[in-house]
Amino acid sequence: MMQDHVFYDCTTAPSPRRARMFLVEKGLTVPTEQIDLRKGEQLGDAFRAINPRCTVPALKLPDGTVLGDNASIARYLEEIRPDPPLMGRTPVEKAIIAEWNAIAESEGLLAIAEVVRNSLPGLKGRALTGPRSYDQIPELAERGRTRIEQFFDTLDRRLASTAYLGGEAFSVADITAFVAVDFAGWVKLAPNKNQRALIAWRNALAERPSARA
Ligand SMILES: N[C@@H](CCC(=O)N[C@@H](CS)C(=O)NCC(=O)O)C(=O)O
Repeated sequence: MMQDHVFYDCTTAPSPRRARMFLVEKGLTVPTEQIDLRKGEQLGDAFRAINPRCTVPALKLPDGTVLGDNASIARYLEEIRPDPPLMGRTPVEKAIIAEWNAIAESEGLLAIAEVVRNSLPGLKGRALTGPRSYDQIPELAERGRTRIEQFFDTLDRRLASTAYLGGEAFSVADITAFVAVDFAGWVKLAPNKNQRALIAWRNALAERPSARA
């Protein structure tokens, strides 16, 4: 239990889920505060003072430092709790895992966010996260759908030759891609039945206790 830390979460949102899964895989528990994104609590003065970028997850450290992104949170947790390693052991493993995590984020999560944020009526005027307001661009939602199909294909090809995205060991890259595949369900997109390697990997990950986080 990391009593002297505070984790800022929103149970329904995909980004904090990545950090929650990482914590479970490390066997760590942290006192948690829920930020209600539907009510706009992330934009209020209280949370803005914690994370001026107005997003969750965030992690407050004992010295008051706030980590405001999955990248920094994962890096920190890996340093303070190296086992089990989720970001690789050898230089090559670390590099490949970083590459696949970046792919899952930029080609997966961001493509899905492009669809969700530019099409859901509840996100009108909120097409990007953060303190400023941005209008939706319907063409971006269309483009995002094509990108998600391409992302599923990229995952399926990779997983046809390796057990996990980073190689033979489960890693943070799997967490990011797994969260992305579930997030695609928000806009009714899922792997097709011919993407067998992707489906088998997804089903295996769903059995891990962290999948319920
Ligand atoms: N790069 C950030 C992205 C975090 C992010 O986009 N979080 C969303 C929830 S999934 C959020 O806080 N949204 C606030 C909003 O919609 O205003 C990370 O992964 O840590």
